[in-house]
Amino acid sequence: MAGDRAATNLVGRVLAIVAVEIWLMSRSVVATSYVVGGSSGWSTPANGASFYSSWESAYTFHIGDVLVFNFINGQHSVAVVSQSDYNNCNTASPIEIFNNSPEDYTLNVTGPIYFICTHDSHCSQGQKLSVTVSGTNAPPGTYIPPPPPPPYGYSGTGYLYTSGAVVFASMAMYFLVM
Ligand SMILES: [Cu+2]
Repeated sequence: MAGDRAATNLVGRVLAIVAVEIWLMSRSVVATSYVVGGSSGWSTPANGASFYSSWESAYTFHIGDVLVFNFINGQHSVAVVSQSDYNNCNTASPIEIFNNSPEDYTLNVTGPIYFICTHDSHCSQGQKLSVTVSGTNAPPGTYIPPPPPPPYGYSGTGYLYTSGAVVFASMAMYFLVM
């Protein structure tokens, strides 16, 4: 029936749009929050700067991810500094400084970023963190498989096949247009 075919196509198109939107959301909305230093938070580490460098090395950071600095107000700060100020623990010229815990710092620039505490000699005692931010949640060229279509009640295989074909044809066209 022509009417059934039209209705099937309409449903297929709607499903295709939903599938593409879910796929886009899965790519772009996935931002992760990282609590800097874990349960130790942002403080003067007992074992020096290796504490934060080893914490950092366990993760891969991407644009949009958030670093959560938990610290005691008045005892520590979160300062974004240049690489040389990071290396030399120069607290005199921070690019940005945050004094209220928790500081939720969104990573919005690719490349390395450097944080130190400006209080006393905390930086030279190891309260310093550098992370490298990647551009996207996947390396360029990575194939991200589309999520499986959501289940729905109708169990007719012909209907499923048609809708699936429309979904994948639409996704293929989408990729071609991109
Ligand atoms: Cu400090």
